[in-house]
Amino acid sequence: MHSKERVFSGIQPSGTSHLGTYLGALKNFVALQDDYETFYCIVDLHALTTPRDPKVLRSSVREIAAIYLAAGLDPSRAIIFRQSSVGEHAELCWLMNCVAKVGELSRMTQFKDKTQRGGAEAASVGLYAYPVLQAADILLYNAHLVPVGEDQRQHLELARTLARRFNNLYGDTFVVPEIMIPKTGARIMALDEPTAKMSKSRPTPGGYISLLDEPDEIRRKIRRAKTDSGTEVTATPDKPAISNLLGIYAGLSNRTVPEVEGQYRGKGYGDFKKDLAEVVVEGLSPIRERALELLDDPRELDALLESGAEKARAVARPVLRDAASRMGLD
Ligand code: ATP
Ligand code: LTN
Repeated sequence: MHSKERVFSGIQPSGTSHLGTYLGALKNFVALQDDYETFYCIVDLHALTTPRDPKVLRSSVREIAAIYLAAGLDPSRAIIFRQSSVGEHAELCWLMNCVAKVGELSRMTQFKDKTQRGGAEAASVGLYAYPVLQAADILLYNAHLVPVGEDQRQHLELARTLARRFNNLYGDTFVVPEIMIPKTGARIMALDEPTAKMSKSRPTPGGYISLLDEPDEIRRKIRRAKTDSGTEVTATPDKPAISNLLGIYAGLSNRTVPEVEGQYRGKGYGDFKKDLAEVVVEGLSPIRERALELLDDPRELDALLESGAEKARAVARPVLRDAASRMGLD
């Protein structure tokens, strides 16, 4: 039998996931499970790179597990697990730390952004090495494809560079992974500030739609969302706010932005926003309701994660052994 190519991706258990995570990443995770052998990780080691309350971290892990399932991942097909349960991630990360260069990590824009306020000197070494751990995550499964949002492009380029460098130094070992970025929804912006990414590390309450927001909360946020000057519902560079809202509408209704523009030709922002609120409520309510049900049974979620980790270990172990042995560790 021809074996399926592999997909790997991950979401950090750091606060509740939002509409950007859904449209940029999670929606693709679900679509890919039919045709690929999929590995979807809850990257708790990555979440530790900025200080966390241990109790909150534990509950965030379950929350992401519930959201994965509620969004449509099927554990009989997709392997869902927690990164720290598979020790091979941290081990391969060390090996890749010895292949990555300080110069290339210093160029990572996410590190620069995240340390802008506190300064790089005060950042953890883990935050600096974050993209190396991400590369290890992907290479450990010889993943061909990595579905992510636009903000992860530079990290994926680094993963490709490290795979190629390792292969040149030690012989053909790793698959060089391809990035997969959706056509719509790759970079959802904050509703109150359309020049900033919708983000869970720096959320402003009105800018962010959580996957667990109540319908009325969603309606209120859309009603208050910033709009641009003018009246036409079009996605043009001078209309960053409306362009963002059109991207959300298109992503959640599985249509293209021009199709949605066509539907609102001759209509105003008010009509568009009213319908958009219902599109978002309809898209997210089933996820929210199912996730809350699943969260009522944390043991079941823990068991699911443990069974996923077992399957992940079986794939990761020989790949790590091979890489270590090629470096002379055996
Ligand atoms: P932070 O907000 O702290 O930077 P994050 O939300 O980007 O974190 P994750 O939750 O781990 O971090 O991201 C999970 C996935 O969601 C990644 O593939 C990321 O590219 C994607 N993603 C996150 N925010 C957006 C967004 N605003 N638009 C599109 N995709 C996004
Ligand atoms: N850095 C990613 C999360 C992440 C990831 C990965 C994504 C960690 N490891 C491997 C894809 C593949 C982020 O979105 N913040």
